[in-house]
Amino acid sequence: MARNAKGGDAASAADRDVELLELYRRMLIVRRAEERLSQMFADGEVPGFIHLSIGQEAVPVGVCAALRLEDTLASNHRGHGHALAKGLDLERFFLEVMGRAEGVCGGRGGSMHIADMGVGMLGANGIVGAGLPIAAGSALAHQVRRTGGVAVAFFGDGAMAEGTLHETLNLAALWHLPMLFVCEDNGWGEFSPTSRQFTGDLIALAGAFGIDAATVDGNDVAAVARAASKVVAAARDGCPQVLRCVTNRVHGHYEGDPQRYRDPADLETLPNHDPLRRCAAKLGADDVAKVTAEVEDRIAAAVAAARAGTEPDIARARADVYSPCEAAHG
Ligand SMILES: Cc1ncc(C[n+]2csc(CCOP(=O)(O)OP(=O)(O)O)c2C)c(N)n1
Ligand SMILES: [Mg+2]
Repeated sequence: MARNAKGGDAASAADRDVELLELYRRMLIVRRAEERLSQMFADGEVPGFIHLSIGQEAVPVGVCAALRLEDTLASNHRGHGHALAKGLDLERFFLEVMGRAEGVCGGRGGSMHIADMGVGMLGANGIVGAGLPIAAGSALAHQVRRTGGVAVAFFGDGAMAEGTLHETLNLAALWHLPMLFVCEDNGWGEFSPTSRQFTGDLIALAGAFGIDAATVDGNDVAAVARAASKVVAAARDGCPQVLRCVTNRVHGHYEGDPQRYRDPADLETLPNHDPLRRCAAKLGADDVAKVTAEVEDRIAAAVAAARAGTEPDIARARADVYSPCEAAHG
């Protein structure tokens, strides 16, 4: 952290504000992008099915602040924040989610299968727990190729009962993989509280495999970023880590979910925990207004570009499914 003649404390306090403002800016990009998607989905502009991470932005933004470009991450069905926080281009993000040919996956991935190897985003995934072994494979690749990289698996608390988590914890510990397990613990798996799906405890489960595990307030972006910088460094050294981030799912399981199964009193308290509100309260109003205007302009431009994108050619529907090995086999 930079110091100046005015004294270390003053300089580091100023730097901390800049860092927090940058974290706020990144969270706001995810928030405003998803708010636009929510509207456009309701208007029939977004094909398929979308799951929004509104209320959870501090987790991907805080964790990805500790990552390098060459680090990799595997996501789940609620993956917009993971993709954008890892650095996926905003315009190509909207083009993809809207199914356009210029999207980062040619419009064939959409919301639930968006991926961009160029920024280490290995893909969203509709199968609960499936990202975990994918991240382990990527961590093994980092280890074998000596890239110095770390692989992160973002998963929900709904994946705690999946065998893939238990098996991946074992392999990560056994092979000393440079891997970080990030649980976005929002208390829900689809329409049931997680307590009705899993009787264990993630921290104790990790301990059973000899893996260090910590819990952090997943609505406090600075706390997540601080915790992430510690656990990412340890994972990079071949000590796999678990970070459980306690947060809230605001928009329901899928977009349009009326959440009738939730206690209305509980829903009313959600704004008090909003990670953006909490972060903004620590920043200057002028800074927040400036960043908000800048982000809103960027979102508007990305949406306009995505609306102007072209429909994919049906002839390319199966392109890139298999590697091009025909020539090799003659
Ligand atoms: C293997 C598997 N089982 C069940 C489902 C259906 N399903 C989709 S999302 C979900 C719950 C996911 O909860 P969680 O992992 O906590 O993520 P959240 O939606 O809370 O972000 C379930 C059961 C699925 N997609 N894959
Ligand atoms: Mg959940």
